[in-house]
Amino acid sequence: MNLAEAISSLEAASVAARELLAAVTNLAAVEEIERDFLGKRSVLVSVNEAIKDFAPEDRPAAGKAIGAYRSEVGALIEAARDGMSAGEAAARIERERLDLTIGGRPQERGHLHLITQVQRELEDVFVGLGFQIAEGPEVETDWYNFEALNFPPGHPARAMQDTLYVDLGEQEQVLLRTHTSPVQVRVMESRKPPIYTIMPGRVYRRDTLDARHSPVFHQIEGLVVDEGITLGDLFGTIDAFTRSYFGSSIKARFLPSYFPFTEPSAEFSVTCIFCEGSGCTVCSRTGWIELGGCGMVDPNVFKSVGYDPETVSGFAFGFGLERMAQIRFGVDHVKAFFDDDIRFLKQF
Ligand code: 2NM
Repeated sequence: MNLAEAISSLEAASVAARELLAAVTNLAAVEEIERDFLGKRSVLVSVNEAIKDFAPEDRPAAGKAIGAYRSEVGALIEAARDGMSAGEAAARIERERLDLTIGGRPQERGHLHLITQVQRELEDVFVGLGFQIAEGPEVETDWYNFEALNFPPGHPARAMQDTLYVDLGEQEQVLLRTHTSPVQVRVMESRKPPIYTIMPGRVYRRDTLDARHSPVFHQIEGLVVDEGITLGDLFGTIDAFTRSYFGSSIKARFLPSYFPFTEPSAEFSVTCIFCEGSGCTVCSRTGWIELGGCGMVDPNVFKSVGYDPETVSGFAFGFGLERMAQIRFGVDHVKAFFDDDIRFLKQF
């Protein structure tokens, strides 16, 4: 073999490799071409071995031709290998695809519990009036549930709230909150007025289950603290939210009452939505349905959270969500909300 023959056999091999690689369909074929054109028995090795017999002045040109062949054919093989492995991976994914369709049995869709729906709807009403929403722990301390709210130890007001205590060694210090008011204390402790916030949540009392009472139920309480807040603001807010929830023909009325954390205090009722005020069995012929309580925040509550009762005033209110839902949807027993009977729940 001389230089001219070496160059032409490298060129011929390069052309042949290019043609074969253009037609390959799998990785094994690419590897076979690599063996044939760059391997131990390829033209590359035979030309390399022949070089030592060439005239010395021809050797550099032969070396250059070998280098060019190796890089050209090497690049073609690499490109073909990349193409094949991407294609083969895609083919394998396709081949191994699992059909996970569950055929035949349509699944029934669930929905939110009626109490959650009522809570969300009322939250929307209050957010529309400019209130924020706050939440807090259900396991509370005596301070947050009673003391800071003007229920001192031994105060007869504590007897109004039959409390479930958690036994952690210390007597009557840790309890299940009997109302969501402790969240209001936490909000006042952590922020300065103005405060326009509602606190929805689950509360606990040592009550025996009957048509209207359950040892666990849900409440929404509201708190407003700002400069110059009056009883008129409280009445207007209750009026706005009850009309917005029950309809614009519904009126609210207030009767004097007592709560330890408010002075003055009131109970509020709405026009009976069943008889529209004319009197029926639902409203015991009074034309009114009692909904909740409210009042102007007692100065002692402001003192316990470090607010100055001379510069700020405020009001608070509270009502039960189960009662709200019972009235609006005509549910006669509160037990229905906690029984998880799908035949009841799916009606709403
Ligand atoms: C009610 C009725 C009346 C009330 C008062 C307070 C606070 F924190 F401001 F003192 N929170 N909640 C309140 C007042 C709650 O629920 C029937």
